[in-house]
Amino acid sequence: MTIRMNDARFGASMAGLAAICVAGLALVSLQSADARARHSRKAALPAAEYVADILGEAGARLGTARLRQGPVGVLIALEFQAGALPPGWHGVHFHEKAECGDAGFKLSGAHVGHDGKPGRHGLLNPTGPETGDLPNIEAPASGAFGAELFSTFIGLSARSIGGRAALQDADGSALVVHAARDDHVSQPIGNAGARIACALIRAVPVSPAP
Ligand SMILES: [Cu+2]
Repeated sequence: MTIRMNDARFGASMAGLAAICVAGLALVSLQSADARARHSRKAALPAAEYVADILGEAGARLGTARLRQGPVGVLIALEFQAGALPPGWHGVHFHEKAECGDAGFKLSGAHVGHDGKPGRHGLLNPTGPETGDLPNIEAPASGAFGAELFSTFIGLSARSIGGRAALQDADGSALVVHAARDDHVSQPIGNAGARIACALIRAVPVSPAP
């Protein structure tokens, strides 16, 4: 796992870097046993990459989201400009529609994997998680910053392969950053608060089954 940062601000942001790193490692650890157990019976997804602007209020560009499909999951590299997010922890989720055009980003819908069934949000929820759930990120007090997250629950594809939720299905999806930290247990969104940033993940045509 790597985290890229603006070197000039590296020292000031070390605390945030360490915390983001721990959060990312926690997810990898959480999912690794499960991924190993299912790897043999899950179809591998073809390599794919998707890059999108992360947008704030009124469409202001805050940074870049780069998603890369690996054999068992998607690596999500986020880079934010200085001042893009308020300092502190922020929940991050995949929401069910490629819609970032409205104030508050409500049109992006519920989390990927909500599927109209309440009570399943949260990486630490005994009856969860939803497939759109991700670890938190932490914005430093100043300077540009980045984080890498990883999820085996989703796929960068137009249709579900190996049981993974398809981020690029007919209505696409959106990566949404929230105002507050996701506690990974509370319903329906882990007390993560308002939606403050959004990146479109557009639909792609369905390819033939392998
Ligand atoms: Cu969310």
